[in-house]
Amino acid sequence: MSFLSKLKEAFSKKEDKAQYLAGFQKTNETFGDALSKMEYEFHGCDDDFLEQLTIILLESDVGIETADLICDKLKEKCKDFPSLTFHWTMNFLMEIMKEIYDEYEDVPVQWNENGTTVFFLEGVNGSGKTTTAAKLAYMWVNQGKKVAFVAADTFRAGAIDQLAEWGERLNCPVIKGRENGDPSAAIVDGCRFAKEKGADILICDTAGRLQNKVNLMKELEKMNRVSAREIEGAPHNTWLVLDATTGQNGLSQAEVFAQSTKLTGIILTKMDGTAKGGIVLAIKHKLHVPVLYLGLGEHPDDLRPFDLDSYLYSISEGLNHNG
Ligand SMILES: Nc1nc2c(ncn2[C@@H]2O[C@H](COP(=O)(O)OP(=O)(O)O)[C@@H](O)[C@H]2O)c(=O)[nH]1
Ligand SMILES: [Mg+2]
Repeated sequence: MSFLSKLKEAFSKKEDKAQYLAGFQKTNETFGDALSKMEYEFHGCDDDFLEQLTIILLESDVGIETADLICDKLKEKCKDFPSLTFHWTMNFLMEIMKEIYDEYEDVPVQWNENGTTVFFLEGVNGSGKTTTAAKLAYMWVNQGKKVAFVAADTFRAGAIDQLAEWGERLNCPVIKGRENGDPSAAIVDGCRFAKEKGADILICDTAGRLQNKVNLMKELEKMNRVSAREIEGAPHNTWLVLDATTGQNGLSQAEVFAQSTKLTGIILTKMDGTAKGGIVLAIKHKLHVPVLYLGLGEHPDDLRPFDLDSYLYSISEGLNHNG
């Protein structure tokens, strides 16, 4: 059975099929559909083909470094099979993409066995942190967990109220920072509240100021330090919330955050929009940080766990997966 048919079979057993296909529709147009059109002019894995492939990869937001790596690996793999068909070349291509994602092992979500598990959500303004905080809370509350929020975005007017509203709707307490106050102070209050009330999960919605890297680093470092003082091992998870529609720009943002703090996961938001999903591969290859969840809308239940097989199938749906 070929890799593509295995992918199709694995995908057919998944629960989130419709959401994946809808979320990656745009990527499938720029990737799967575009690739399938190359079949008619295919004369083997030659320079012309690799050049076209590079363009398609770049248009899908894979980024130049990862695109070059994919092409090099494909060239190497096809070398021993001079009369390889288009279908098998596509099989190799998708296999290589999986290999690149799998090269660095995913870090699982870290749970604090002895008390509250602390999550930091980081990212630039508008990336979807507050909405993601609500989505995560919705998911965990439905799993029977006690969730509390810290509104630590003290810099953006209205940011605290926005989270407070979600807290009311989801019935989760919100520890509010003071507008223009020190976000770390809010984190300390939140940790103490969580300990006292026996919360299972504390989601800290932080500010995302990227204008000044030194300040960002200092602020993140302080938030890390104060939370660790309150709750052992905190923050147990630091997740970067990234607007997938910002493409390669999002990748450079992610690089700055990764230099400033130890990221343990990425949440890609706005995958329901015009986003091109190649960014998933670029992030994993360059930052070695796994994509954990996808945001597929503005409602609390519009969050889906990331699944590699579903991703690979959805972006390449335009290809023939049979045989
Ligand atoms: N379509 C769509 N919109 C989203 C998603 N996540 C967030 N948004 C919207 O993006 C905007 C900014 O989100 P917000 O959570 O306030 O960003 P923050 O500044 O990082 O806290 C809001 O209008 C959200 O409704 C998503 O997955 N899909
Ligand atoms: Mg916010």
